[in-house]
Amino acid sequence: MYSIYRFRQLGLSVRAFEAAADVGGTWWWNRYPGARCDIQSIDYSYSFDEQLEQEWTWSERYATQPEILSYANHVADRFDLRRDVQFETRVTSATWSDDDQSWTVTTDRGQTLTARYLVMAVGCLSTKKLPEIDGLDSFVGTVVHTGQWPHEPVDVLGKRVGVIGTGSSAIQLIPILAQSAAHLTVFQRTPAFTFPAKNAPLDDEQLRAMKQNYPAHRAAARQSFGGVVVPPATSSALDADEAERQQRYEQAWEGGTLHGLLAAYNDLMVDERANETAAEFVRQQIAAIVDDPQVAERLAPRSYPIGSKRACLDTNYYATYNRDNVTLIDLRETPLDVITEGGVRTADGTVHELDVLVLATGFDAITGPLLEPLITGRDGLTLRQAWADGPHTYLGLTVAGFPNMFTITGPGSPSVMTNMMVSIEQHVEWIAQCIADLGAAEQTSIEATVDAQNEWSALVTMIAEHTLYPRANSWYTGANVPGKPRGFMLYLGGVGNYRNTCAEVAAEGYRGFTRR
Ligand code: NA7
Repeated sequence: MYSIYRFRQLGLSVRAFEAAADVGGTWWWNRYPGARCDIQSIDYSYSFDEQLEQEWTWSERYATQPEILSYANHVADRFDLRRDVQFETRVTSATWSDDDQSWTVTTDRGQTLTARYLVMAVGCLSTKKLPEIDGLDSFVGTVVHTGQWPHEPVDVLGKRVGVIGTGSSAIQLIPILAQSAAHLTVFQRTPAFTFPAKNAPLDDEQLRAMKQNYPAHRAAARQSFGGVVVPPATSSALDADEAERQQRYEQAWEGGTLHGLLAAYNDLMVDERANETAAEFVRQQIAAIVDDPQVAERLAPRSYPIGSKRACLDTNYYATYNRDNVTLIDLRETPLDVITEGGVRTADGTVHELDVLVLATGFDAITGPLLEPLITGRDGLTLRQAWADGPHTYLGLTVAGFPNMFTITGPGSPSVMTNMMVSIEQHVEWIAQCIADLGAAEQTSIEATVDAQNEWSALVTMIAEHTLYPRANSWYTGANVPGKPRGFMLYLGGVGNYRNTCAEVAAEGYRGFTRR
């Protein structure tokens, strides 16, 4: 949406294609009960228009999916964005022509269009992943994936409901489902670390202070590590004594943010022993909340460093397992076997009878949506070929061999490691400036050099290897999709450094690019 707004300002003609029936992206699709942002409302909003910022009022510290969708609609209405969007349309292919210096795009509606620039704003978590298990089609009850939740309510009242997966989506959904299901069975393969959100309504005084302080707050966020302002930790967890650590972790736990605990000390994401102190703190909280020690132990993550798989924020997640109508099945003890007509069978032969089966099994993240359409660059090279061993990009914005194609929050950029609103705005602004600069220089194409791309990819990998992030089988590394190339896909140098690097590249006449 911001691309449309910004490109229009440059006097460009813009055509956007959107698979959904309306605006909102991830917030249009992920409408399961309990869906909510885990970045605070103050941060998870556009900063490009001061009036927009001042006129919109968030009602809660963490906004719900319906409220964020209302906001997206408000932005679309306010800037009259829909007239440049064709909804319910998927791009099926995009092919570069060197002769014409343009892209030819086809859609599933049988259209063919040409464009000088192709901006892939396809999202990072928009290609759903199903569980690798036979029999899904034979299930006679209702099956829903959290990422394609129906627009009409899914009736769970008095029903036997199963949830496969315990990532962010499941963790938000489970406490709500448990309130109305007759019985809820949760199939867990890897337990997640989740922190209490401490969500609350925003009062007038907080809203007034928020709005007054927006310019300074946004400026700080743009130069921060993750796109949210977190006071930098200056000491090591290993230098603190047990009591001091406990106190600091408790404070972070009570603070109710995604980043607080992981930023309590400066070595939690780089030193395994330091990390373990925070992980153990969370395991203790689980043991204190969950009544049954066996269930608490099953919920306690032990197989990866805390934070290296995306942490979650929840409301009453662990306490939900104290309810009589909730059962946790540990798939490490009894793996999924098959889905039958009546439910889910696990390896011990038990059939868990279900009326509704929820697949909270995540996404083919980051590269999945970019590889869905057949993108063919210069000399017939397809993006699928270019990325056969994993994604390679320059700055996470461009790909060698694919002139005039830009990716918004693509692999090799800070992307999902950050507050997406900050990263999206920075990408749109950089791309708009780049297109304007090409126009001013009467040039028609820009393409990353292979050398620049290789250097950037090496930097992304090198930074990741200094951290604990690659240690987990996470969707950050492609490990959640069988057969997907493995490698940490994101730039971990922080949004501030990243923004400055992108600006320097442009200021130095687009260092690392060939322009024609
Ligand atoms: P996630 O975080 O990818 O979670 C998916 C969950 O589904 C995770 O617990 C997986 O276990 C589980 N899963 C996936 N496939 C299977 C199979 N075959 N069997 C059992 N369990 C399975 O997706 P979410 O939608 O929750 O969250 C995505 C992001 O959206 C989130 O991080 C926020 O950024 C917002 P695994 O861990 O792979 O063992």
